[in-house]
Amino acid sequence: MPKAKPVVVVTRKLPELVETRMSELFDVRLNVDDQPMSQAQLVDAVRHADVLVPTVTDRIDAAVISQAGPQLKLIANFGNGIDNVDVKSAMNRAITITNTPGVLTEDTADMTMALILAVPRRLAEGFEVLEHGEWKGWAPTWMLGHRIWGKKLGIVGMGRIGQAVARRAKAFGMSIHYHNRRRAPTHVEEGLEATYWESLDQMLARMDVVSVHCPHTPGTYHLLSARRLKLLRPESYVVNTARGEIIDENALARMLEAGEIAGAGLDVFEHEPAVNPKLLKLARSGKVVLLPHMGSATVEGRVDMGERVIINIKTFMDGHRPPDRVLPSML
Ligand code: 8YV
Repeated sequence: MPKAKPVVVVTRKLPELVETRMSELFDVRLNVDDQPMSQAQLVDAVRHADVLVPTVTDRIDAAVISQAGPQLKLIANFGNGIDNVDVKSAMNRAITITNTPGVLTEDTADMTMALILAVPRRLAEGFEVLEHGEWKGWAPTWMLGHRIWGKKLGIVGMGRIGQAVARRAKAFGMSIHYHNRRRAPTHVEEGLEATYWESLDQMLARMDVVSVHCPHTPGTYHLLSARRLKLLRPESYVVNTARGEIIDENALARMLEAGEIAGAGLDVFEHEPAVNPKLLKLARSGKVVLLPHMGSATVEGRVDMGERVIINIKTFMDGHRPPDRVLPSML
């Protein structure tokens, strides 16, 4: 008798191509309405699923995992960051976790570069002037921003995305500085002409733009704390396309309001989808550019993420180690 197909619960609507392929391979339960699932619905899912495919909008916490049936063996996250899953609880119950690294690197780096350019060069403000029919014509001292070329970029977290941002920023004439738990290999540093800062504090105090690219873990929560943000130069800009929780958002908003930091480009927020009203107000003044978590939002990226999820499930179900297994050392 052929082996029964695994029951795969997908919590959000995925690209059609991905859902079609999943339906061919698995006994898949899709979320056609794309309504985010409640905690009760997630509990119901883990009671019945062999594999759960969550996204960043699902909180797979210890309470949910404690309700999982013995059949749940794999959580195949649709996304790179796995802070939406209580990885330790899952591992304690011998549930394997996978993510989708690699496939969203270039898209996220593009979006980061867009924010690095958008804030100092006042793109949103310029657009708004035109939109409101307020343009009186070119003037030598009007709408002046700040030059990117020759400025220092401080990258917090020099993994795949950090390095992809560094490659782009270098091409724009920025000098690359970074802080990371581990120093990057010499060939990476040399290729990017990057300066390593063992001390994050020391680096922050000297940068023109600081861009966050580390994962959100208990160790990086509010890594850019109120104290650290105070180290930044008042002319500097902060960009975040990683996770809102890495920056003390309230402190950042306060400092932007007070003019203690020049501006910010944010694609992620501490309490998504809620956005700090102070930040929204600052966006209207042009000091900050805000995006609704769009870093990996390309058709190609989302299809590639789905493909990785399928490969991870298929490999796991075939009795092999899935390529993107999350290991405790990554936390
Ligand atoms: C994804 C992301 O869109 O992969 C990540 O970590 O932040 C996003 O770009 C999201 O996580 C999908 O679940």
